[in-house]
Amino acid sequence: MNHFLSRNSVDELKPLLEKARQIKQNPFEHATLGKNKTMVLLFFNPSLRTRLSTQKAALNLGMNVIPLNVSQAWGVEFEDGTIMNFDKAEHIKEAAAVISQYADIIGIRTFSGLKSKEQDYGEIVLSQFVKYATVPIINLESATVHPLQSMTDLFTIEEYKRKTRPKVVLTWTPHPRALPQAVSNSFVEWIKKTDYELVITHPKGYELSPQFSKDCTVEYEQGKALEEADFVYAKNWSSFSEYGKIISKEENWMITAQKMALTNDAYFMHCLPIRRNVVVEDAVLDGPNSIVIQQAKNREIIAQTVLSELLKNKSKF
Ligand code: SN0
Repeated sequence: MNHFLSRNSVDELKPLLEKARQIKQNPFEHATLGKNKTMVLLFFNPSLRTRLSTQKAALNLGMNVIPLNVSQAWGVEFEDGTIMNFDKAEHIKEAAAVISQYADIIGIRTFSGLKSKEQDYGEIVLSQFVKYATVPIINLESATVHPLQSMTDLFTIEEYKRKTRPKVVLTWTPHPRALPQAVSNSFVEWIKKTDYELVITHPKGYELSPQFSKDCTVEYEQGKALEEADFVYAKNWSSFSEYGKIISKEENWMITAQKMALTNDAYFMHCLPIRRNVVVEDAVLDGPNSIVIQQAKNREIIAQTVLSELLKNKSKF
């Protein structure tokens, strides 16, 4: 593993999940693996879990961490060949090269702008960092995917599953704001490579990009999709076809205790942050089958797993 950008960065997942299990049992076993190594975390957008869990994971390995909210630095130009006479003071070519002088690993959070499908799905920010940095890059949620979250989700399902081939339902939920498709794209990308039964459910018009949902089962009736589910993964996302728009509010798509009763006593999952009584009713989120906090705990474990791999492979750079 040279960078951790998406599911494609991982060849063999099984050994990594096994490694994660060991890390969970003994988080300080490799407390000096990252000695004298520094990770710079760049935040173009807000973060709570990603920031803290990644930093904690690095500390468990003995690394130093420097987080930076990019809004406090110079505006960065990402396009090559532009005349920089507008608002951006610094080109990614210098910025990425300079950060690489201080960092052994760079983590980047950069949400979709939800204005231009081409720009977002072209992953310009992430790909320009990969092009111009000289150290490994970790994706801390980019325009189209959130691999640390999805690998965590998979690890959490592995921990909680009660049968070898659980039914996992990704359900769209209502939300007052237009949100990225990244978490859902990424969840699908990771889960469809397992042997679980995956069903995606959403109102018409909220189809995910075929780049991710190709070959997946889509059920437009939420109640039908939830039947016999072992895991319910709730998430809102804005429309892909009418790019970045809320095309319908569908408030009756909120996850309620009544809907959870259709399932096979399913666990409730969400990446957080979550809007109470909009995305999910309190009774479900506070109920015994909600594993959202356990998921958040596992973010640390997976970040540590990924960091360990990158540190191990460091000689390649
Ligand atoms: C982000 C998203 O991609 O949906 C990050 C999730 C890890 N979520 C939000 O932006 C939620 C913001 C809100 O207002 O509820």
